[in-house]
Amino acid sequence: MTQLYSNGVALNMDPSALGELRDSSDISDNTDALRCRMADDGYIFLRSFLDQEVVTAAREEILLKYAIIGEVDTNHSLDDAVYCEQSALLDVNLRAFAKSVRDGSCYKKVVLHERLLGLHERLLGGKVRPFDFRWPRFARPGEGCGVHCDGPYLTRGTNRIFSSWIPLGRVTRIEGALMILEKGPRHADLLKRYLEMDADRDHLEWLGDPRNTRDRFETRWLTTDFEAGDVLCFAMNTVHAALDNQSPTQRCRLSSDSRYQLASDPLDERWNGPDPPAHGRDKVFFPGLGSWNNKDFQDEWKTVDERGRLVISH
Ligand SMILES: O=C(O)CCC(=O)C(=O)O
Repeated sequence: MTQLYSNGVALNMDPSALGELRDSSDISDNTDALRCRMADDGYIFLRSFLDQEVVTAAREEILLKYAIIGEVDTNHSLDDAVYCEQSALLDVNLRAFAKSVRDGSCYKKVVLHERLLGLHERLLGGKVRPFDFRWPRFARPGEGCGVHCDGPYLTRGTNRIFSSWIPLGRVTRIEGALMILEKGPRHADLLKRYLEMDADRDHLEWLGDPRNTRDRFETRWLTTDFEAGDVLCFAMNTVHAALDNQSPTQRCRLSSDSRYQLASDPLDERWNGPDPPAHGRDKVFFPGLGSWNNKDFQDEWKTVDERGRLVISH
């Protein structure tokens, strides 16, 4: 099997270190079983859970926007999502661009899909409120995402939140699939201090390098080859990262993360409201374009000027 990397680090490919996500499709109608699985594993993976056409329409909508700013090469079919290096990135209002992707009508049909809301409602046991902010991702060749839990980034209101990672089209493991660290006996102890932190207040960086993290936790990274329609739902204390995109055809990886909590629970003000402030008004969610350990969120959040133009920091 092809050597996999995450954050530029070669993973240990031995089956004792790298395994397959458990598919919970067979229990998708059984709420008690799903809740137990979430409590035990920290995630629920459901194949073909969403309508493929709804996901594919969101894919097309987002890729077209990336093509407009020159990040996707339209000499190939749009669906091939081939990366184009000569983009207009420096001339674009990234704040407006990111908002147009995040608020796209086809994309919203995925993150607000009634089956997805129903799943979170069953897991949480009440009426659900999706976060107003959403995280659509475009990962260029070579790009991935560092090791972290969502808790420190999202839980100022409540920690009863689930994240759903949704591939917007095929995302195989060599194209930058998400991976989850299997829960083991050391999980709670090793994460105790980390989960008490607040990413903004404590200037949090990634949890560690993927190889050392696995060694420390003494479990396995779990991943799979994802298809349009699959959903991977996980908890705030679930350790995860993305594999580096090694597509041989320069295919960019398109995926989404969205969050859901009980409507009756307090909200994290960073991610909710008509214009969520996120990590600051001068920062735009635009992952990639380098790797710096996520210092000041810069792996995922880019500083922009008052016209929304990218500020290059050296
Ligand atoms: O897709 C990625 O690269 C990272 C996703 C992630 O961190 C999340 O869903 O919380």
